[in-house]
Amino acid sequence: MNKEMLTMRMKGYALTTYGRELKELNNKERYTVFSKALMEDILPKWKASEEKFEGKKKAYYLSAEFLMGRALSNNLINLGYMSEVKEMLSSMGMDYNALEEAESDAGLGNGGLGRLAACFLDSGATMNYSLTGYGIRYNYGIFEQKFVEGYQVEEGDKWLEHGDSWSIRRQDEKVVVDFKDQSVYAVPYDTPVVGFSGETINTLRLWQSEAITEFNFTAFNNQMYDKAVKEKNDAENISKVLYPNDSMESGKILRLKQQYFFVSASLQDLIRTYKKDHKDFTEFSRLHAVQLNDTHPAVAIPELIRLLGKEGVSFKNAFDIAVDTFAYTNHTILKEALEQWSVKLYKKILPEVYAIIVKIDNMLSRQLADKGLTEKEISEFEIISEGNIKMAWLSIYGTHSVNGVAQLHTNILKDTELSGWYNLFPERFNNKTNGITQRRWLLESNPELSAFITELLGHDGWITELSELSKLKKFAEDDTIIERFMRIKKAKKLELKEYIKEREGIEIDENSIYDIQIKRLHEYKRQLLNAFHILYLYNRLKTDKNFDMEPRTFIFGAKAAPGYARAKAIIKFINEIAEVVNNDADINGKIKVVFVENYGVSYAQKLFPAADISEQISTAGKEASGTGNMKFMLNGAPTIGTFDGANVEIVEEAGLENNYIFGLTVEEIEELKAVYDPKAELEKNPVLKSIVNTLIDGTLDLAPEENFKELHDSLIKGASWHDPDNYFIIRDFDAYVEAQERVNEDYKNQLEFYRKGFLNMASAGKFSSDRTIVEYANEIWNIPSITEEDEESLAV
Ligand code: B1H
Repeated sequence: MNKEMLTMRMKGYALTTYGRELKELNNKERYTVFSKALMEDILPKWKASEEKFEGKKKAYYLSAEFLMGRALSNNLINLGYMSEVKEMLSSMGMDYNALEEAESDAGLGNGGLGRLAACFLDSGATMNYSLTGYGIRYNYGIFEQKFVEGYQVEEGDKWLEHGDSWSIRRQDEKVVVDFKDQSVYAVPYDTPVVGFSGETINTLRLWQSEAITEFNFTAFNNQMYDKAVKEKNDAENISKVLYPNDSMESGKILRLKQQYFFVSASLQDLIRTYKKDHKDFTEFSRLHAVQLNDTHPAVAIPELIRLLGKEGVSFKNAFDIAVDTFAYTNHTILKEALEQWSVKLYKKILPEVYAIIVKIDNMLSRQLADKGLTEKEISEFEIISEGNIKMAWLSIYGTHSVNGVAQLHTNILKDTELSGWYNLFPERFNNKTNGITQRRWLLESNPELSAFITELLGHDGWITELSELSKLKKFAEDDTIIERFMRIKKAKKLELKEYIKEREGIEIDENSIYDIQIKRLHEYKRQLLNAFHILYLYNRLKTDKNFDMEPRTFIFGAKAAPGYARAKAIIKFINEIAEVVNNDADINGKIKVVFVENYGVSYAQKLFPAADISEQISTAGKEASGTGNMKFMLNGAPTIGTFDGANVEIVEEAGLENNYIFGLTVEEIEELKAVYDPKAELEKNPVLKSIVNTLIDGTLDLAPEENFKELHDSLIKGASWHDPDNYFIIRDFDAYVEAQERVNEDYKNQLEFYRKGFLNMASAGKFSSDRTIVEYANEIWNIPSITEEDEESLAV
């Protein structure tokens, strides 16, 4: 790193961007000039890295979401500049932390699916693969959440308000995307993805939608001012805002346009580049592996066929190229998340693409008939059915690989949800258990624990080879080591206490158990079960003078989809509980409840390191994988959770004895379903009944809420579209309380409790996204990892 050069550039940007001296700038401005100066450093390396992969097979990750968070610290760490930069800035009288906090999160995703894409980019670059991310440059990312009297209120996320120093607009590489009723430019913005050590720098290319004719001069002259800018507005609307639905299908015209917009632009980009040195398309799939992140980009299958058709490739050849090129990841089995698009809409907006889907569907039917399937059997596989296009079916038939995101999830796909397809194409199905990048989720967010791990191992190899952590298991018996681990946890808990004080205005007890549930708000994730447990403890403290418990702080962070009334009611309910519990002097501060506002990537980075216990309590079979569970584990917190998603594998690695597993299994739920009667269960369980009743009886002084009554109904009466308590909260409650009692008991011996945490951390090696990406690269993409050394030895 060249300090003089960096300083000089910062001074230059201060003048040319803000017309002022560096020392006169505020923190946001300082952050901006510093990141621009750093970009000058990154750019030549980025170009060199691209050259390294010329002529080689490359992978592309098509995703409607990339939940990147902040880039500054990540880039400094991966470039190896962090300590020097901190020194340099402080010698200039600047505070690094203030600069860091000045950066807005790039919140271009909803939750796990979008954050997974971001972790994959980091791992792809670090493992020296060419992995390009293709997505949408949303003008507004995931909404900003405010609480007004305990209710969630949404505001636009103006993440671009102060510019984005990390991206470069590539005006010269724009392409045209045509819909039936409009045509737009897709303009790429490229952001460097710096791998650890800075050797490989990949690209996140996000497309922005712009008008082909910005301004209708004639209309303006005729004083038709709206008409003069109509085309501009219509075009810009396409990349205006991220759909804030997590695991919820949303069949909106604009959403369909978003999907086609970025998919078509990305494929045109690939074809244009390919054509520069190829005469035909016989080599296309040998050089490109394209991963579809769920079905949101599934329109890529017919779109590639359409584009190749324009290049003179026959339908059959184009279809084979598509199958060889594409692979599909399934992230959910929730019925409401399985995407279907109405034929009517497709015909209206994308008639050419629709015609190709019809051809694909017909070919499938013929193929199945040749295999001897009956008409009735064939109808189960129809891509177009009852006026809808089933995007998952299209994605299975049009790709060579279908993967789930945790072993349990993949098994469920094979055995039940997609068993018909599995029988047809068994060789396509495979598992790729999710992972997280330890660079962001340990090295960046928990430097204290990172330094301790490096000290114990005697090297920092874990930064790129997380399985090294298993060598720490031998230290678990050494009490002095566990005590040091505890001190680090305490320090992180104190830091979080300060942060929560500042952000939420709530004082928490650093000696209490930090019990944390942070994830999107969804019924299946069962934040309501957690809430009921809080009420259970509160009631006991109120009614039983002898009831003793370790002090606990229950921390929630979650956004609810704006249209998801029940999820919003649960937020309000928990905020009401917080109001009651936090202000009740009777309970001596034994319980505090904090629902942090506007939970996102940067907030997460402060929460995971400070957790004592990780809440992963989804109904078994519903959470495809989860990745927050891995972040807690890596930071040394045991899981209280169900046998669901990747929890199963976490416990496999860290041991049942170091976690708190409870509740119904997938098999038990399957059996129970038909006879489950939550109302009858409640009659047998008066303690729980009175808790559930707080939703409607006003005993807790909870504000009377029509929505709470609806929540209550959902547990007791069900609805036309679901059985009562279809997430089995009532049935699992006692088992959950019992597991929580074990946590409480164990915490009394802190050394033993934190030993479990330490062992979780030491067992987290499997959950690096580096491992996941190497599996994708070797087993699905067949792409090479190329280091500079490889390059040099090739040159010799
Ligand atoms: C996951 C989604 C998702 N699964 C639809 N499905 C969306 C579905 O905007 N939409 O329409 C957005 C997101 N997200 C999550 O993926 C799973 O629930 C997690 O269990 C999993 O860890 C994560 C990454 O695989």
